Amino acid sequence: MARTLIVAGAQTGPVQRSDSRASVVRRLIDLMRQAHARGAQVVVFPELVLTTFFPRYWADNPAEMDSWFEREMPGPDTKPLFEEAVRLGVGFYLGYAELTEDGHHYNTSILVDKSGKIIAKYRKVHLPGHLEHLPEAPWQHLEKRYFEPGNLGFPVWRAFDANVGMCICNDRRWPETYRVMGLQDVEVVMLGYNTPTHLPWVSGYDNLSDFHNKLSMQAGAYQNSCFVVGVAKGGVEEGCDLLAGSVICAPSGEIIAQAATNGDEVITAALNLDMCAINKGATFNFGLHRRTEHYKLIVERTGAQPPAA
Ligand code: CDT
Repeated sequence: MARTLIVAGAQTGPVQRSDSRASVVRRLIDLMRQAHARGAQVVVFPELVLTTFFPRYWADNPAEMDSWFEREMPGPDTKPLFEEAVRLGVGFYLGYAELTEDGHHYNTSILVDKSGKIIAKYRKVHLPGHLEHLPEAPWQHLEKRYFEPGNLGFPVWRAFDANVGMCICNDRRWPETYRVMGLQDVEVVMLGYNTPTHLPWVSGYDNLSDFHNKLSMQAGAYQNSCFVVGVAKGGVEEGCDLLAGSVICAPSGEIIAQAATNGDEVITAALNLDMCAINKGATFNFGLHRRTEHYKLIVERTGAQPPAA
């Protein structure tokens, strides 16, 4: 009997500055119901989905941004989502801004099981953007200013009868993200993203945002013999166009489900988890083929250095 996990990606359209968390949660509940109606056992929501993408705004004092963060999870606004998950018997991945009791700020995702229990937490490691104010730019990307790099690494959990890992947005562009999880035998990587289709300070690749999105996730899936479920908050949010293009990638590297719109939309796939074993036992049998004695630079050196003249 094949091991099958039915997964949904619940892409959302934009969340404007004036949208309340309660109204966003109502949208998420609607998407969760659609996913459940299609048989989904677990639903993946986007990064920082409860609010507009607030790192686009400058604040002289970062503490002014604390109102965008969640101090408890679930809190009063998010509790209905947990309750609906329990009622339907589905799990979910949720991205949100976390403010800890001792004052740390993280870009976080959680995995919640069908009983509404938080079974896993991930804090974004690769924080993109800049620290300084760019007053000439139409918007900022201040993740480096408002968040600390995650301190939990890239764990893999046994959940939904599969080996499940999480990452967030920019993490998906880094092969290290998938490989660290691949080395823990990951079978499903879940991730949410907010990706502007135009980066004012380096616009040379704007026309390739969709290609680079898929390229990264398909390569991560293929090279680590796992499924990747990548879910966008897309559409025009406060004047900034966010890439949609949510996809589910198979261990073959192929896309097996893809969003057709840039709004609220559910995609689903029945993951045959046994597919992961094909290349975990062949081309990407790490134990047999990896040559770690030649990989030392990867952990010893951060920035690239050219060869000596
Ligand atoms: N949210 C996030 O990580 N977005 C980045 C794009 C911005 S880079 C300044 C991404 O990699 O999609």
